[in-house]
Amino acid sequence: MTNTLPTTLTHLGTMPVAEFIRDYWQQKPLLIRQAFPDFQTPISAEEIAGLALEEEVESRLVVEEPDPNNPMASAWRMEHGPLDDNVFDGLPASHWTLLIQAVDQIFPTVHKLLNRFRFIPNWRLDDVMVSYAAAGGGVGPHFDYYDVFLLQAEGRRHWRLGQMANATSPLRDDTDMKILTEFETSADWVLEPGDMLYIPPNLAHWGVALDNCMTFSIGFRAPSHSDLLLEFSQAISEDLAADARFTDPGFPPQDNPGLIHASAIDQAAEILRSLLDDKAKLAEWFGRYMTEPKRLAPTADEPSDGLRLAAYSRAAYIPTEQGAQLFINGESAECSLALAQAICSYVALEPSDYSLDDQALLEEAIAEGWLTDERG
Ligand SMILES: [Mn+2]
Repeated sequence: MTNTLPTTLTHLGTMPVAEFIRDYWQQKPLLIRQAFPDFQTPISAEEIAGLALEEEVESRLVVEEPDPNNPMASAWRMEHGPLDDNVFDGLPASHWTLLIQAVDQIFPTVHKLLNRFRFIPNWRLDDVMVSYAAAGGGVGPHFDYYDVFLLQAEGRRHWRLGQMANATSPLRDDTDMKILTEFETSADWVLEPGDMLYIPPNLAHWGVALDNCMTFSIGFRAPSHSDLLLEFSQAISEDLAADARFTDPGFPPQDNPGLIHASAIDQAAEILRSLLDDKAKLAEWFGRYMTEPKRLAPTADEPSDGLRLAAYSRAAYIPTEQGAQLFINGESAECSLALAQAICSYVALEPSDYSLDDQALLEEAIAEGWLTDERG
């Protein structure tokens, strides 16, 4: 079982992982020249273009009409996939970009790249988005609510970092692309193949292709407080009995029938607090929620190196007294700690990783397609 991660990873340069997490993660940007030395893109521009035609792939085409007098005043057009197969014939020579989500879940060679980011929890990783751009192409000055590593895969891209932005930052009102109306350049770099830029949430950034260029965005998921509250309360409310009700024995006498006494608010708060404070239910729900997959189907051409977690699967675990509570693709099950750890590390399972008690779970996981079983 390869569960121990090295403390220094090549793609962080000479920086120890602990230092990156302490000083940069969620805080400030980091440029790592030749994070992936001699990097060669594992997928071609043609393969990316082909994905944009497929119905089950999430893709977008962005075309920019630049304003020669003002780089902030371009006109923007966005089209969601699947695209028509003749769409590429009608494209201008420059200023367009194609964005494909979750390419790691389609191409095992791209999924392999994620193994270099396992120092960040699996359940925080979202997907690898690939953008392919003609010279001048980009998605304009914007910010995201999540961390991203931008790995330059082919060609060169000019990146500008801007200011910290938030939900109140003014956006262009003539497009739904969430483009900032203001951008104060705080740093700018040209990235070449193998270079990588880490950008924390909320930091404005603006990437422009200098030539035909491919960039991999390793993105993370960060659920909004609104989603956490809505989704968890939805999940627990399903288990609540209809006779669990607001009660008010001995309520304080009041002169006006319209008065809502402070004690009633206190009681409502107490009911909600006690429901939300159920740590066991929260843990169970959180594991399922954070492992819900983006795509629902396994890929066809997974490498056959044994029984292991399928590339599209998401897995996480919580240690328990008996072993572990394992979450795969939004489902949860009990198993041994060794099995949970082996599955979550995406490596081929060794017989020593599971016990007799784990057999039923393994068989179910194979039947569901969560694990690939293509041994020899
Ligand atoms: Mn971005």
